Amino acid sequence: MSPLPKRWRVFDQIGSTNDSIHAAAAAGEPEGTVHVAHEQIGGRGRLGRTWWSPPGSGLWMSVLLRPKIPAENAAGLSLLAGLAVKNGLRELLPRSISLYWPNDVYADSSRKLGGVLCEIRGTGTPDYWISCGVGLNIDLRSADIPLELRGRIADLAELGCEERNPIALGSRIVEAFWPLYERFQSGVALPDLVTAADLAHVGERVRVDRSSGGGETLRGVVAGLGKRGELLVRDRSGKIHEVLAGDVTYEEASGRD
Ligand code: BT5
Repeated sequence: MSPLPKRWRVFDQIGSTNDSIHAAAAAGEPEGTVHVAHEQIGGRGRLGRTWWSPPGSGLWMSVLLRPKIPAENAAGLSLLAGLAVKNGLRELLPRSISLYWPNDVYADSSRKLGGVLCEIRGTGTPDYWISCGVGLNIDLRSADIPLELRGRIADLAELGCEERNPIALGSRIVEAFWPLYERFQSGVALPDLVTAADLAHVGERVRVDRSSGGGETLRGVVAGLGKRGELLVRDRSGKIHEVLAGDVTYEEASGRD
C-alpha cells in the first residue's frame, strides 16, 4: 500500500500552504505531510502570479515531498500532480477534465479549474524537498470573483461534482498521486506515466515566450513530452524543441496562461 499521508494539518487562514510546508520541511517534518487551508491570503502561482484562494471555496493544499531522485530530474513532478488531480477526480465527474503542460487543469478549453505549483528548496540531492501545492476551485458561488478572472475560471460544483469537502477531495488526489510518484522515482519515464491521451494539447499550436532566459519566442505544434517532462514543440521547419521552462500560451484558446 502507498504510504498515505498521516500528517494532515488544516489551517483556517494562512498566507500560502506552500510556505507552511517549506517551514515544516525545514523543521524536519517527514514526506507526506499535508497542509490544507480554508483560505489563503497570499496564494501564489508560477512566475510571481497570484492564486486567488477565497474562504471555503476550494482546495488549497500543499504536500511535502522528499524525492530520492536527483533534484534536476524532479521537474516532472508538477505534471504528475496535475495528472493526479485529473485521475483522482475521475469517478466524481460526469466527464473528464483537461490537463495542460506544465501544471494546469482546465474544465474545458478555456476555463481554468485548478493548478499545481511545485517549489524546490534545499541544497541538492538528497538534501532537498518539494512543496507541491494544488489549488482547485470547488464551489465559487458565494465568492466575489475578481474581474480579471471572470469568465476564465470554473469550479467542480458546476461540473456536477457532488463531493465538496476539501479534505475528501485532497485525499483522493494524494491517493492518485502516490503510485505515480513511486513509479517515477523507480525509474519509469514521465511519458510512460503521462501519456499523450492524458494531455489535452498534443497537436495544438503553441507559443513559448523564452525571454526570461534571453531566448526568442518559439512557435510550433505540441508533439508530446520528453523523458524528463519537457514539452516537445515542433516548429515550422520540422525541428523539435525541448521546452523546460518559459511561459506557454496555447493559441487555440487565447484566454489561457
Ligand atoms: C498555477 O499557477 O496554476 C498554480 C496554482 C497553485 C495554487 C496552490 S494553492 C495551494 C498552494 N499554495 C499556494 O500559494 N499555491 C499553491 P499559474 O499557472 O501561474 O496560474 C496562475 C494564474 O491562474 C493567475 O495569473 C490567474 O490568471 C489564474 N488564477 C488565479 N487564481 C485562480 C483560481 N482560483 N482559479 C483559476 N484560475 C486562477
